[in-house]
Amino acid sequence: MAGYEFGNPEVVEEELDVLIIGGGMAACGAAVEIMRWSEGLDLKIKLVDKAAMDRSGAVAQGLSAINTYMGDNDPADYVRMVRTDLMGIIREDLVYDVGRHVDGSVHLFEHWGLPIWKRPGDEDKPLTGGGKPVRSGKWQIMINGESYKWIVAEAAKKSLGTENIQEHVFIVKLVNDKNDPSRVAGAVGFSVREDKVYIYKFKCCLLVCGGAVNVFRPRSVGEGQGRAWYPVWNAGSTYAMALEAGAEGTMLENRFVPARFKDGYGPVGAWFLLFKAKSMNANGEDYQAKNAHLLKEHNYGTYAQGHSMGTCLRNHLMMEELRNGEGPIIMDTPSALAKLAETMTPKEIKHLEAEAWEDFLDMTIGQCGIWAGENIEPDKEVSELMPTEPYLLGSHAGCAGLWVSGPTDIPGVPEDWSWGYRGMTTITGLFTAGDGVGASGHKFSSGSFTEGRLAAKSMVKFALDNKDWQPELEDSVEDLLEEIYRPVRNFLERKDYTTAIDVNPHYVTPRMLQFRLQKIMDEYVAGVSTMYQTNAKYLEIAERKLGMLKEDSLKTRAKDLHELLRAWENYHRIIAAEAHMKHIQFREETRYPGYYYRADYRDLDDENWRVFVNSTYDRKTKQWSLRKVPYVQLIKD
Ligand code: SFD
Ligand code: AMP
Repeated sequence: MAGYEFGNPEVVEEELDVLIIGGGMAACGAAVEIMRWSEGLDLKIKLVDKAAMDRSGAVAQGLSAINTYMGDNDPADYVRMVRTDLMGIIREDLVYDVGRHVDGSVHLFEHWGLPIWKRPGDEDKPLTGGGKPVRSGKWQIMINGESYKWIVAEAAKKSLGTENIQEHVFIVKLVNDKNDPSRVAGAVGFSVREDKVYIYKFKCCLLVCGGAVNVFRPRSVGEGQGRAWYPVWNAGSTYAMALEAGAEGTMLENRFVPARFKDGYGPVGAWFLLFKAKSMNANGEDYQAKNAHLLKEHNYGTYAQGHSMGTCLRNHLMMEELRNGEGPIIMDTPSALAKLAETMTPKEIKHLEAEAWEDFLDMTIGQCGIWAGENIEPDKEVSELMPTEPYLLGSHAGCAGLWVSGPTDIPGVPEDWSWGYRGMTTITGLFTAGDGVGASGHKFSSGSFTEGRLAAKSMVKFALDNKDWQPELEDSVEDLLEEIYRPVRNFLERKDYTTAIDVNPHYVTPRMLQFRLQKIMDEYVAGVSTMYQTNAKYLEIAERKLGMLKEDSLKTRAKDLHELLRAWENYHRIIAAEAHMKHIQFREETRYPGYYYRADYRDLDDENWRVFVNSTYDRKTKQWSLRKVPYVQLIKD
């Protein structure tokens, strides 16, 4: 068809032992570790990423801190911190496992060349040689991390070999085994650069495509569209593909609403913890002190210990000001820098100012754009803070994800929390890590990489244990091809019906479909426009609208490969959104005030709801099943 030289994709089929889907922190951890365990075993291992690994995923722009490093801390204390932050419901076996292994990963990063800040006198000593890191908080260490992802990806590439890495391939779905629906046998995707569809068969795979961004209408619309805090290219693929394959999800009601520098989404951690900046309301009041009494209401303070409170509770105290017209919330950067400068030489002060900029230049460049564009010098002028739109993730201060098999050597772990292979979901052969693992937040970049390593070791064992098993896909190649290229066909077959390609009753553009999703989630599922509130009635409407949206998604058009990518990203977002909505509907309490409120169940209700909520989805009937799973405390208070 003239002008549209695509639509007849070449099909590339490949059979592997292990496929790693994603090229982010968890995937790189797996890529590095897997070669250590599979040496001499003649396993075929491949990694596939929708983007270029050097700059893919959440760490694309770099980071300024590694937020999980134990050092002299006890992993049991780490579990206590995560439990406090996530309001009392976490898989302590998984969190402890990350805590006891994470430092080895950070040591590898330093060994590969990542500059880690050291305390005066220790500048030339590596961490493994006794060098003391500069800590911004108890768990966080500062880095010069603009090239963090390059460094980690380089190690992953060297380990796997670039011939075993396929970039620019977007995986659309997992395919279950023909003879055993509780098992995965393959995955299918397409090249975002060429007219090619890839069909992989494997013994097992690691699904590590990050969290879900742009499910909710973002605060940045119109001229600001495209800006978000979490990486816009992570579209819920992990959750959607795993759930569709039948894997059990857990805590998918949880979300992360970070307080961020307004409009540029600059993270606040270094400002609060390292620079010791204070935030205040419009009247210059310390709203955390002013609103501390709120923690006594609705049992919200159950897990707050003195000044240490969950991230959602810090939001809750801030949101009270915004609800009462006491905003804007201000981050007092000038006072913080002036206080630090009191004991500094002019040269040190210049360095401090540079660090203030570098925090964002290394991690969230858009924030520097805002500062430069609005003539804000942080040492002279304050900045606004704002809670962002919600994101679904399992590695930062959130715990949405999948239910996975944990370690077996921690006393008191229920038997059914472990089924042989660490990191395997409830679907045989399907592993996950990082943002994919639910009920175990606060892993961050280092913990996600570590979970990838743990999963890699298990996958090698799985591949060996299943050496003679042959994968058979439940769908035919023709059917898969038909499904994946449906948006292209929608376009090519109907594009001449009108003279304006974006206006056509026979298809919907990915952009418009995304707007519809974001509007539903924003207005009915506790987005920013309702100040993060919802109730059963709103959720009932959301359920109906999401059902129709899912039907209409079959009409999405793709006029080029970029739109094909957008079409499938949106589909993944819709499934992730539906899971989130169903979980919020099921949990009849407000567990995470400051992340979202069930206005019809205002209380945190430990008696009935200190439990995991787990879900499964049947892609044939489109039905969800939800259940409560008892929480078990393994580490004493
Ligand atoms: O400041 C497909 N994070 C921070 N971690 C820290 O340790 N320190 C910080 O300072 C952190 N901060 C921070 C962080 C993230 C962001 C965006 C900012 C600031 C601005 C969190 C970590 O980055 C995060 O925990 C990990 O990266 C999570 O790792 P992982 O592997 O679960 O996700 P990923 O790295 O995003 O990788 C996802 C990969 O999947 C690919 N992909 N590939 C094929 N097919 C598909 N369908 C795919 N969909 C996605 C992606 O391309 C990518 O390779 S601060 O705020 O606290
Ligand atoms: P952020 O920049 O908000 O993503 O946070 C980075 C790290 O600092 C995370 O480990 C947060 O939990 C922690 N953090 C951020 N703000 C605060 C705060 N006000 N008090 C304590 N910890 C914080």
